[in-house]
Formats: sequence, structure tokens, C-alpha cells
Amino acid sequence: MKGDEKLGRFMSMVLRHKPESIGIVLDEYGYADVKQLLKAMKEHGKYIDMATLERIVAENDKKRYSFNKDHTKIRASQGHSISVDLQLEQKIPPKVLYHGTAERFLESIQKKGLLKMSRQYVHLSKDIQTAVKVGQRHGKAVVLNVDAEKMVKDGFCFYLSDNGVWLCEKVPCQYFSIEL
Ligand code: HQG
Repeated sequence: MKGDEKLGRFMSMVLRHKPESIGIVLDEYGYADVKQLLKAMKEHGKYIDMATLERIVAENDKKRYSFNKDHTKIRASQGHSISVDLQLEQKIPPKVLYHGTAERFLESIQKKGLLKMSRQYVHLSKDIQTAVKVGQRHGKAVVLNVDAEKMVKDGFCFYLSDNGVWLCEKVPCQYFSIEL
């Protein structure tokens, strides 16, 4: 794994799940103070300077992190398990969205619906390919087709993260079918 990728993964862990693991605190919107983050990462053996951080944010394959306007604060754009307010606006999604999962989760999903599990939201994508990749992280990939249009009609809310991931609270069983 390349250096930037390693640092990026570490940052995801800190900014989405465990800021306390390096002794930093996020504000209510999920932002860490950039100076504090750099210092704390260095103190925990992850050497990083501002230029490297700027490069990681700009070049990350999924645009996982975003700065505030003057680059004094940084946060993860989605994927949190800790409770933060991403100030996301409700948005109307495409008619169909996709969720990638693994075969081994299907039985439970078909019984209980798609749940957010340890994260703040259920994660959905507008294309099948992304869903396949997400599913493969957990095992043999299965892609679910989510009838987002029907969900909106029935009053469900959707949000779009800064990096293009569609988010919702849950997807009950009547709204999805197996795509592949
Ligand atoms: C499954 C990555 C049993 C769900 C990706 C998933 C994404 C259930 C797993 C982002 C269930 C949770 C999130 C139920 C859902 N019973 N299993 N009722 N309901 N599940 O990692 O969506 O690369 O928390 O299908 O690209 O896989 O890190 O969520 O398989 O955008 O930036 O429980 O993480 O982004 O797994 O991935 P996760 P996810 P990054």
C-alpha cells in the first residue's frame, strides 16, 4: 500500500470512528482542527505535514475528506459510526439506487430490511459498479436494486454526501430486489 493510502486509511479511522484513539475531539459537524490532527498523527507515528494532507484530500479516489473554506478544519464526508451532523440537505435521488452487500448477509437483510448497522446511514450508489465494489469488501458481492422513487413517494428522506454517496436511514424489504 502506498504511503498516502496508508495515511488516508488511518485518517478515515480517526475521523469516522475513533478520534479519541489519537486524543483529538471533533466538533458537532465532524470537523477536526487541522493543526491538532497533524500534531496528533505525528505523535502516533503517522508522519504527515500540511502538503501531504492537501495532496491526500485532493487525490483520494473517493474524495473521502473535505476541508472547511480556509483549510483550518477537516472532516470525513461520510461513513461515520460516531454521531456527527454533516448538515446534509435532503435531496431527491435518482429513481433507482444500488446497495452492494455480501451473499452471507442476504438472509438477515431479507428479514429485517437494509439497516445502517454500525454507521450513521445506509449507503447507496447511483451505479451498479460502485455497489459491486462495496459488496466485495464483505465477501461474494450481491447488488440490491432500491426503488428510491417509491421510497420518496412514501415519505422517506435521502441525502447526498459531499462525495456523491446517497444516504438514508433504512430500506424496508418492500423497496428492494436482487439486481445481481
Ligand atoms: C449489511 C465504504 C445483516 C450491509 C463503501 C453491509 C461505502 C446487513 C454491512 C461505505 C443488514 C455493513 C459503507 C441486515 C445491512 N442484516 N447485514 N439487516 N443491513 N447489512 O461497511 O454499505 O471506502 O458498515 O449490506 O464504499 O458496506 O470506506 O457499510 O454489507 O460507501 O470510503 O451490513 O464504506 O466507503 O457494512 O459501506 P458497512 P457498507 P469507504
